Amino acid sequence: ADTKQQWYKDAKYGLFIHWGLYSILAGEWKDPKTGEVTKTDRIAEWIENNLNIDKEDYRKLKDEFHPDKFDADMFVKRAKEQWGVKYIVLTSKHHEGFAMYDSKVSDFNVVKAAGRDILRELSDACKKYDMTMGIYYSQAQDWDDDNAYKKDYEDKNEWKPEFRTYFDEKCKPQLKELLENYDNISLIWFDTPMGMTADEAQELRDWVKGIKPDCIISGRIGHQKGDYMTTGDNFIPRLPYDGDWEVPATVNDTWGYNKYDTNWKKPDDILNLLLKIVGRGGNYLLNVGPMADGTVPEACVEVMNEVGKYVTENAEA
Ligand code: JFZ
Repeated sequence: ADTKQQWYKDAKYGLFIHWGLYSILAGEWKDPKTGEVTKTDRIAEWIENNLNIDKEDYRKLKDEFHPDKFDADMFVKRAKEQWGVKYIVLTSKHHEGFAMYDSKVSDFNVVKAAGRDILRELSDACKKYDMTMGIYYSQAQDWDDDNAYKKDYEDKNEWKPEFRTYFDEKCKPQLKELLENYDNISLIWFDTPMGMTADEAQELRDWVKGIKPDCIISGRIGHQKGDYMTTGDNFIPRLPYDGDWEVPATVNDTWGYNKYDTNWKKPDDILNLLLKIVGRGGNYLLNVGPMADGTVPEACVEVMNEVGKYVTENAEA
């Protein structure tokens, strides 16, 4: 697959941001009925699924989302000048179903929750610093919508007839408002297609391209309908691949913030991966998982700064 877009081919290094209600939980859940506290042993943004949290209990988290220390201007400035990334991809809606932007389609959104439109803030800052912006959007799984794909791994390949309702009433309308209301979205990072059919993937692709023809679509739309190949997380293909490709990667072992995961990679290990990927013609999309208040854990910042020193010294401006 070929994005046919120079910005993507030149970019090489991007910043992924996994941020949502799961960031509040930071890897552990206190059951409101029993008071029992449980840690998740999986990636932290999967906690609702992993610990089988009641949907209504999970929804209440929205009242606890206080991004008080999030400063989009500072965030993007640092990403550009200190970390040396060329594009930023924010989770506009992860599997939990919570929109990190002003959505009229669903009340389960950050404006209703915290009175701030996080995507708007980031989008404006990206414009100011001439940073390319993309969004992650979970197209098949939406744990807040019973018509979307079920949260159980076992069901992932089963075709779901009710999916059509979610697809027409939430997924497509949300993508439309995202693309129409935030005019600098250059890439949509679809993920985990589950049981979506090839026709549905094609329909989704056509929907996006019909609104914004040059918006790049990630490989995880499924059925080879993406504009580039997305590898497995943290996985580097061995052979040179004819076409555009990207490796999504973590600095520790989770995407969403987990206070117990301190397994930070060494800056040298990250640079090693970056050089390998770039040398083989791919892009490296490295993730940070901010805490609920909007700040990136200090240990992660230190790694990003070290890597950034090398990148900014050696890359073209
Ligand atoms: C997915 C998500 O479920 C996860 O929460 C995170 O957003 C990550 C970037 O993407 O997880 C996957 C999807 C595909 C693979 C691995 C993890 N894969 O193909 O190896």
